[in-house]
Amino acid sequence: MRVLMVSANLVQVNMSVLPVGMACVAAALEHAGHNIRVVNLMQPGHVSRFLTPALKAFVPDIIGISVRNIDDQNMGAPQFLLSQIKPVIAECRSHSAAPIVLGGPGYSIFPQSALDYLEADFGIQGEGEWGTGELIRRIEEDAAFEGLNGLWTPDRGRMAPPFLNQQLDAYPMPDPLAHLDAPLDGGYQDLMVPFQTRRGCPMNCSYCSTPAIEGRKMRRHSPRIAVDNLRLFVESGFKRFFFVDNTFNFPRSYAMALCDGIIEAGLDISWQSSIYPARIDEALIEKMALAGCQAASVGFESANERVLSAMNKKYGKEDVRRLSEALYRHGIERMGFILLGGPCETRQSVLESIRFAESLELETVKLTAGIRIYPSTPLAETARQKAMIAQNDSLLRPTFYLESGLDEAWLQDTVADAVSRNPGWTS
Ligand code: B12
Ligand code: SF4
Repeated sequence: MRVLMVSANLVQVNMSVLPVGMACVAAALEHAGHNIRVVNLMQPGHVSRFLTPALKAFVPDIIGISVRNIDDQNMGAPQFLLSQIKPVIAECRSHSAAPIVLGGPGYSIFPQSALDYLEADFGIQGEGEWGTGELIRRIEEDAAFEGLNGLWTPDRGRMAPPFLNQQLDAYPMPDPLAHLDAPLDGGYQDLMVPFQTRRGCPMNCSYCSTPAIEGRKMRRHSPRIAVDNLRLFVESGFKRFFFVDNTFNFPRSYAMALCDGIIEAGLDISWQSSIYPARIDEALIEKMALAGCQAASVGFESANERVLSAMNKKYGKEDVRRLSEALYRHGIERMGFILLGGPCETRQSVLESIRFAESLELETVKLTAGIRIYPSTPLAETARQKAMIAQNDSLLRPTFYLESGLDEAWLQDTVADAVSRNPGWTS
C-alpha cells in the first residue's frame, strides 16, 4: 500500500524535536514492503508547503498522522496544541479519500477523545509498528477489525489492549532523519538526534502518562544493536544525541552495558538523558561521562517528603543531593525539574523545594506550577475524589492539579521570584 506518514507536531517548544516515533512506524512499514512517504511538519506554514504537494503527487492509500503534543503543560497560559492538527486533517481530506489513522504519544493518552476531536477514522494506541501493519493488512484483505491490539475506532472504541512487543529488536531501528523534507534553519548537523533504547517504565509515579503510551514493563533493544545504530548516525556526521528513554539509569546493568558499548566502539558523541534519582551510583555516572553524557535531566520534583511520597517517588532529598554532587564531579551538566502544587503541597513545601534546589547550585532548573492531570492516573483519581474534575471529564483540554489551599497567584509569584533571582532557572 502507499502509506503517507505525517508528523503533525507544529511547535518548537523547548527545542526542535525530530519525529522518532513516526520514523519507527515508517521503518516497520517499509520493512514490510509498503511504499512509504514521510512528511515532517515543523510549523503551520509547512502544511501548504510540504503536505499539499505530497498528497497530490503521492496519492496515498492510507494516511498516518503522528500526534505528539496535546498541550504545553503550562497552567498559567495553556496552549491546546491538538487544535493545530485539525487543519492538517482537513487538508488531507480535501485532497484524498484515504482513511486517516492517528498514533503517537499524545494520541495514546487520549485514544477516544482525540479520535473524536480530530474526526479521524482509526487510532492506534501505544507502539505503532505492529498495529499499523496489521491494520493495513486487514484493510487490504477487507477483514474485520475485531481483536486488533491497540486499535480504536470512533464508533466502537477499543478493539483490544495495546500491543507491547517484548522483543524490541524485532523492529527495525528508525532513522528520524530519513525523508526529512522540511529543512530546519541552520541545517541538521547541530540537532540532537532522538534515540530510544528502552520502552516502558515500572515506577508508577502518581501523575505520569507513560503507562498509556509505553506500558509499565520495561522492554529494551540489545545494547549491541543500539550501538550499531548510533554508529550509523555518527558515520553520517551526527554527533549529538538525546536518549528519549524515560529513565536512562534503569536497569543499571543495561545502562552500564550501553555505555561500555559506546566507549568500546570509540564513538565520539555527546548526549543527554533523564535520570531517576535512585539506584544510581558513582561508577555508573563515571561510565556515562566517559561515554559522552554531557547533561542529565534530574526530575526530582520536590524536596518535601510528604509531597514525594504522594507522588509515589522512591527517593528522598539526600539521594538527590548525592546524585547532584556526583554528576558535578564528573562534569555532567545538571538540569533539575520541580513540579509544584501536587497533593500535600503547602506554601512551606514549595519554599522548601526552591531552597533545596538553590542549595544544589544546579546549572539549570525548570519550575512547573500545577500538575497536568492525565486520565487513568492516581492523580486523576485524587482530583476526582476532591471534586476538582468531573467524573466523566476526558481531560483532553489541559487541566491541572493545584492542591486546595494553595493560592495560584501566590504560587506563580513565588515561581517568578525564584526564576528572577537564579540564573539558569526557568518556568
Ligand atoms: C523525550 C521527550 C521529550 C524530549 C524530546 C527530545 C528530542 N530531541 O526528541 C524533550 C525533553 C525536549 C521534550 C519536550 C517536550 N515534551 Co516531551 N516527551 C518525551 C518522552 C519522554 C519520549 C518521547 C519519545 O521520543 N518517545 C520515543 C518514540 C520512539 O516513541 P513515540 O513517539 O511514542 O512513538 C511510538 C508510538 O507513539 C507510535 N506512534 C508514533 N507516531 C505514530 C503515528 C502513527 C500513525 C501511529 C499509528 C503510531 C505512531 O509508534 C511509535 C513507535 O512505537 C515523552 C513521554 C513518553 N514516554 O512518550 C514526552 C511527551 C511526549 N512530551 C510531552 C510534552 C508536553 C512536551 C513539551 C510540550 C513540554 C514543554 N512544555 O516543554 C515539549 C515539546 C517539545 C516539542 N518541540 O515537541 C508530553 C505530551 C503529552 C501532552 N501533554 O501534550 C509527553 C507524552 C510527556 C507527558 N507529560 O506525558 N519531550
Ligand atoms: S519515572 Fe518518569 S516515566 Fe517513570 S513513572 Fe515516573 S514520571 Fe513516569
